Amino acid sequence: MRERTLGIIKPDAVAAKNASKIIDMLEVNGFSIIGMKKIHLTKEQAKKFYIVHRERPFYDSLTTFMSEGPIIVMVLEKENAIEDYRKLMGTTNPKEAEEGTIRKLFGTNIERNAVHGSDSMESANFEIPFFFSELELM
Ligand code: 3AN
Repeated sequence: MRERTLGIIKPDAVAAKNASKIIDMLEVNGFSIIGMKKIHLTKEQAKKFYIVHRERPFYDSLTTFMSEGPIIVMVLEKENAIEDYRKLMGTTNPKEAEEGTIRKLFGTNIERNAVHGSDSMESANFEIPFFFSELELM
């Protein structure tokens, strides 16, 4: 089934000028970019986006990181996009990620791990409209 997922190139990867390499990997791996924009979240906006993690010990640090500089948000489309993009990203901790994954190549540590991707259909259905209006995705 063709699916949509929300991808983010995080502030660490944008600052390191790795965005174009990550976008290239997405296209090589069959993802169509349906929507894309560069934005700089406030801390409050980052807290809203990561609201599911509000009880986690890393919530404050994560939302500070995600608001430290610009990010690139993308709606990606492909067959099985959610699972396939998670595989292409690699595990949360770049040190444990498989060779050739985005996080292995461009991540620094468990927090500064270069990219985000929706982890389920339910998450995608919250995350895509968080950043993109219906009009932007037509
Ligand atoms: P993933 O992004 O792989 O789905 P989640 O949903 O568990 O991982 O965590 C969301 C984000 O929070 C991660 N991408 C990472 O930036 C950060 N994070 C996760 N675990 C930790 C941790 N133990 N310490 C600091 N930051 C973390």
